[in-house]
Amino acid sequence: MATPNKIKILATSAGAIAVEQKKKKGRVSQCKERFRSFASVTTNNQFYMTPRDFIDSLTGIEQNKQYIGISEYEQKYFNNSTFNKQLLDFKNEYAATGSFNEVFNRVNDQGLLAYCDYLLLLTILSKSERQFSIAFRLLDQNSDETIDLSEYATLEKFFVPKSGVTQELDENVGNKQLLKKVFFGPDYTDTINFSQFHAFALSLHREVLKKEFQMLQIEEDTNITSYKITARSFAVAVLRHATPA
Ligand SMILES: [Ca+2]
Repeated sequence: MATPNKIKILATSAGAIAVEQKKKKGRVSQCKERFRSFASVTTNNQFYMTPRDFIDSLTGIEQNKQYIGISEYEQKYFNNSTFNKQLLDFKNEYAATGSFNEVFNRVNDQGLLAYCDYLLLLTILSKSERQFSIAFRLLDQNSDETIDLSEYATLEKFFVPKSGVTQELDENVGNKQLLKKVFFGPDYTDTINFSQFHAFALSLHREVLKKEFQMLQIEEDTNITSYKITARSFAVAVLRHATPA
């Protein structure tokens, strides 16, 4: 029989777990809200970010965009041959140099990102190199040191709970998934190994830092071609990235 002390400890632990779960729920809904407030394309009650929306979500500009439907996006912004040409360029550049270069800036409005793509990108940006390697290994379920589309899809199952089921993608979205095309090729049949995943992550970090640098220049009204910021802006950037003790 549990003693009063044990009951107290159990109640305290249950309380702590409930608080932690509540915090986690809060973080998840904040993330979802942020995703929706920056996503600009919608279809069948699903929301998608363009690559530019994703960068805007990091810099905080142009929040609460007007949603447009997938057909308007196709008519006004998306060009399949431009998109495929860009993807081929990324592939060839990686083969030649072992690195990716400003993927998001270059594709701009071409291609779409679903909510779980957004979460993966945030994970790539926020985790240390060690944690990043753990994330890769978690996705690589059969431990063959590559990730394929079916393993990537476990992310969707994980991040789209309850309702369930990984929703069938709208066929108009299917051929526009930026992250999956970069990782798995035009037909989603390739695999990505750790070196490629790592190179992509480094490129994303560089690209976001460059964007932040340019935002600081704009704030202080410095010409962005000068490649300079003031000591004050540098201090602001350092503080922004500082982890509270
Ligand atoms: Ca694998």
